[in-house]
Amino acid sequence: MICFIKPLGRFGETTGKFRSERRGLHLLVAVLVILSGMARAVDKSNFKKCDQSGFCKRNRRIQPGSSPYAADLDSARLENGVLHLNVLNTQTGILLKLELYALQNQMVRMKINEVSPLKPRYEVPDVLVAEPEVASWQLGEKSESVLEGSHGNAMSFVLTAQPFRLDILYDGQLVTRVNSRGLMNFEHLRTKKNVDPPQDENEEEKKEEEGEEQEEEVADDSEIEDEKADGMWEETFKTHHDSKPNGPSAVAMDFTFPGYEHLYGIPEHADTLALKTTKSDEPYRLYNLDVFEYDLDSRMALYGSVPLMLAHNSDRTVGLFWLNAAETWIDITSNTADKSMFGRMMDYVKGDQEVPEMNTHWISESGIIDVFFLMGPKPYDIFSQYASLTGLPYMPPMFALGYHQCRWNYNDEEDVKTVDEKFDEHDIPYDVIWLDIEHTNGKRYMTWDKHKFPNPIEMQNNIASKGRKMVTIVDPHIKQDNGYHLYKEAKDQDYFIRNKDNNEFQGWCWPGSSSYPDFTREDVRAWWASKMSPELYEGSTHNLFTWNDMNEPSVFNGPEVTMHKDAKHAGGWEHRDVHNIYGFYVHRATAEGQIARTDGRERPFVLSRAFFAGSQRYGAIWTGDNAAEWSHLKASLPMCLSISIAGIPFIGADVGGFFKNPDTELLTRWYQAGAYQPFFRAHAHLDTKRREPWLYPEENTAVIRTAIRNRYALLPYWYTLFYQASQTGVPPMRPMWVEFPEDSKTFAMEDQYMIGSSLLVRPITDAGATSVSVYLPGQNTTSMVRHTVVKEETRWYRMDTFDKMTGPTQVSLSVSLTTVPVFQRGGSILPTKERVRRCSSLGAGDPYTLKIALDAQGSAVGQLYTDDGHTYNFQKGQYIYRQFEFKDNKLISKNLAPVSEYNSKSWLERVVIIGLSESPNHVSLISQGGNTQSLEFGYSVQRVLSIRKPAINIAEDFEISLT
Ligand code: NBV
Repeated sequence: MICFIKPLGRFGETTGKFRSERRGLHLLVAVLVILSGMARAVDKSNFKKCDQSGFCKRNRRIQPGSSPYAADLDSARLENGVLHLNVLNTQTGILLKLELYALQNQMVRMKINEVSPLKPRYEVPDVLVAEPEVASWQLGEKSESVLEGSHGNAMSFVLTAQPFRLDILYDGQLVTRVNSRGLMNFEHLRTKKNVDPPQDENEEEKKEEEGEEQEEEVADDSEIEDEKADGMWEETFKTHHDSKPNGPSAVAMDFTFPGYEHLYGIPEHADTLALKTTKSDEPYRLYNLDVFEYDLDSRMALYGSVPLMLAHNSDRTVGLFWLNAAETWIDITSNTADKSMFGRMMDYVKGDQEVPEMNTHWISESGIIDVFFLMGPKPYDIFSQYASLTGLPYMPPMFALGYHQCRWNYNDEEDVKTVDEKFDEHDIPYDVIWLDIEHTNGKRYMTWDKHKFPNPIEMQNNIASKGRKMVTIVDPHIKQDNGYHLYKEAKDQDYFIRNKDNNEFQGWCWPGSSSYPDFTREDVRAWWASKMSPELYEGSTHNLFTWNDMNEPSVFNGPEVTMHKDAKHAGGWEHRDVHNIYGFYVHRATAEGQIARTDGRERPFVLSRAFFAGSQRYGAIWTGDNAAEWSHLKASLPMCLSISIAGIPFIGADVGGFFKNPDTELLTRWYQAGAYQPFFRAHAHLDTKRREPWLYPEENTAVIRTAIRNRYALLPYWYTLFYQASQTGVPPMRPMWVEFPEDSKTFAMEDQYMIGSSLLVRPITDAGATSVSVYLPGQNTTSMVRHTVVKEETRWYRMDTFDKMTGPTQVSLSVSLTTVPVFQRGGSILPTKERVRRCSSLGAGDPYTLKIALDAQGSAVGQLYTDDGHTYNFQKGQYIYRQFEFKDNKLISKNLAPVSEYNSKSWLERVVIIGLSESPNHVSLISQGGNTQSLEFGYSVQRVLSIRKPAINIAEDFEISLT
């Protein structure tokens, strides 16, 4: 039984081949665990705390104060606009080189490395989409102790020599201080100290000549003991030994954001959206890990990592991107939040007006310091700056934005057929059915269990004949079996990661003993990608897409359920250096394979659990193994928001909760919430009861049906937002403060959020809720029509009742099981499709309905993007991008696409104008050729005008006027 195997890794701590004699014991323990109802909390002892991780402990011990680092201002020189200078560690005499770049697009980059490291240090490749374009510095004042420079009038810096400190300014305002607390630490590479003096005197002389004398000095016993205790040369965690052949190699720096009280980003954690201070807690950890039954409200590392942090206040948003793929810890303190009550009272008494600031301390195990400062000034600017570095999100195919039906597992072809048919029987749309690991022949990915799935092509064709798709799981651990083609080929071509002794790395995972392809290698990725073609992936078709799970990578018997850090990758890099980027490469290779299988014609769809900065280029991410608990439903919001603002917008959480059985109310509420998250998939653990939507009382099935149908109605809006994200980096799912950057009430909000700039969603995440409180912002909002910040009353309309509310206001709504609090912002136009179809592709040619919600001036604006929904032809201009604007009682549709060569069959079926103060006498349509025609309409007591059948093709210019 599969679920027994997973706990084995928790107990099987030995490296190497799984020991059969231990198997009995493991099974027994696992069975006991299961019989006892399964332990329902993460076993924290399996994962390191900072003080169990040598480099974190060494760096966290450094106290703020005077830094030993001194910048040598005499060495400063500008080369092609880049500032180069040396920084000396005055304690060790080790010389570092610092490079400071002013970049195009309002960014600054700082790189620090050793001048002459013993061996090269890892610099993360493949994340930056291009070498960022440099904008030259002009050096200004230089005294003995300070060097100043600026780029134009906006970005400037002040570099203080001793101790080294860098202040980065924008418009003369201090944005970030670097090493102002003196926590910088750059552990230079060194050779291990000997306990005994070298025997051979000649040898010693030779080393002296080579300048290695300071490294090879003889240490006394106590020094060696100290190093041991600090885990500098080796480290043991539980039964796992890390041989650390390169010794200490950590890099650390402090960054302070003066004037800020709110920080965000650095996913993935099951924590609040606004980051917490960590003074009396563990630092936030970034280390891609497979955490069994993760805890909420925790800074523990999860499956993915994006080392991007945003700081926001009502004037400005700034960002910090720490480009390092090794294990990383981040401490956060604040001068205001961390003050005791007494301290705050004293401030009040003394009248102290201390400027709030957030201090952060970044610590990575290896690599170099390579950090980008993004100057904003507004949230949208940060998204585009970050995307200019790590890439714009990819444009998903339309079906990927529909509803996905998954469970571990749909058992066989009959099961798949039944589930598929039941959706039709119950009139519930869905786009994709998923197969988990049990569909394979013994967990050999890209194979089929011949008994359960004898005719996979026929099965996929049946699904495809209804316009739907299928996804199969493909994990990166490869069963060690010479009869398995993937294993044999990879072994013959030496594609696997090696262990510290240079043998094939062997780990325990679902298939038993497994090896892991070295996805950091381009040739390995190309090989893997080639396997996505239907010729090489037997039983697959072009309608089959992929799910990459366990790509942290998960190694059941490895330290912290992952790979040993001293395992070896191509180029001699240790797993330590590349750990956080491994999953990104698996995702990338799979997506590239899907693109290649149609010679670049079709867009891919790959869901990945592990991720890193840049993963947005390859597909979707989900938040892993949550649980069927209300608290997990609630946590899915900040988790998705954090990942979304860290550049990865295609994100969702398992609807229903993966572990445990949701009760009917929870499942129903989860569907209502999930329908408003970018990636919308129901999923469940093998041990849970079946929970397809029709297995509940009809009342609940009906609510779920409505939730899914509402998702489909909004697909044109989601698709437009994903197109805009692929052009600008601005994510569809946004924290409130992204849309209302000046409203400090929104800064810590995470129970409600915006989809685009038009919809506000407040999912119900409490059992038995009878009312819900929603904040509707107003004033100082950016007028969507005039694109400027204006002080005006902001109107909000409930999507279900058209009730008008005026922000800023906190409203309490009474709710029933059918209520989903969603509000359309006054001033917006939503493109929708109201006809119910079995799946998105069947609605491709369906007509549109425009929903116009008027602002206080009676105006509104919105866009629609559409194309064929699945190919890359949009890159050749085959798409429609239109802007609809309602002003002075006229709705005008105009083309936004430079060339528009896509012929849509869709026409405009209806225009709904919400918040119109009185009924017009007449509504007429003026179409492209100048023809005028009267239109039918109705006006309701809710002040909603419904204009019927303008019947104009959506791609055409038109005008509808009300008189
Ligand atoms: O492949 C089985 C599961 C999968 O259903 C889930 O979504 C993944 O997050 N997988 C993890 C492995 C084991 C989970 C206990």
